[in-house]
Amino acid sequence: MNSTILILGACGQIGTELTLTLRAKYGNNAVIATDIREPLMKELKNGPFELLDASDAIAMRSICEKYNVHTMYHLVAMLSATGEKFPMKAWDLNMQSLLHALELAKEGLLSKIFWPSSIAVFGPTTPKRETPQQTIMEPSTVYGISKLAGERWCEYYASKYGVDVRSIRYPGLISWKSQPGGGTTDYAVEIYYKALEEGRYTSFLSEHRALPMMYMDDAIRATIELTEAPAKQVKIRSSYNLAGISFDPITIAKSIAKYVDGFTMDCQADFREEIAASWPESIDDRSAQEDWNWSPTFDLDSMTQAMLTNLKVKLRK
Ligand code: AKB
Repeated sequence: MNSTILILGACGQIGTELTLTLRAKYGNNAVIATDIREPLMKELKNGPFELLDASDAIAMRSICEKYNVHTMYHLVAMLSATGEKFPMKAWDLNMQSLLHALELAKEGLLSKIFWPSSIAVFGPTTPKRETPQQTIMEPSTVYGISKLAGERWCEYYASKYGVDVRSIRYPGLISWKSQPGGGTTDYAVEIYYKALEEGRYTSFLSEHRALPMMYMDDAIRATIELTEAPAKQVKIRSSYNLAGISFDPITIAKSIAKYVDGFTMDCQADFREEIAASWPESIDDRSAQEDWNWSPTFDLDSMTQAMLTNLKVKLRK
């Protein structure tokens, strides 16, 4: 690939790792990192970095023109837990930034957009286990409502205007390089930090509240594989179900206890329990497997080992 890639939300949990991976693959100057704040991680400044508020259509346009952008990874969103505290801000940010990007692609200023959806598009009336690609979708969070509306807009721009937009319904993502913020699945990252720092953790979800999750390496690989797949293989233009690992707090705690002597966990469920209770426990991703050959590589124990090994080094620094 010899044209420019733009990342919106490059300092976030997915953006950080995606920027580093794409720069390793295509060179630092081929990947323009943008965010509303300056990066804390100095490596993000090893290539071009621009401050950008993704809800500002004029600023987004001028960066696309300045760098002659081909592919945009749009990773800006307010997540589920923060979205419930600031419903209108979540709706405005999540929708406006997507619509600005879709409009730029419609005008021909961008050739391709990757935009993340989420398991939050499902709701309490959705079948909970092995949730199908096409099913009842009545989300009960602002974040979920905005992601479902976003999926409909993506499909609309693809079918009406031929916009090449691609999307994944991410499960909870677990990574050691960058932390999530404001999500319901964040406990599954916090638990590893606390295991190493304090030997114990209090979960904000109840012990048997299972959710679909995925290790970040798999999520980054899925994101790039879908974005770079030949267009004819991308048959779904709303968003693809994607499955990795499904577990509840007690099961991840047992996995950690295999490697951290004496680790214990207790649970004090808060408002995020209700959000989690409205989401699926596991996902059927046969469409992603069939259309673009998706297959995850990490199971719970291999993820636990990778998280603990890398975090031990990171926390020592
Ligand atoms: C959240 O918990 O809000 C996110 C998500 C599942 O999209 N991690």
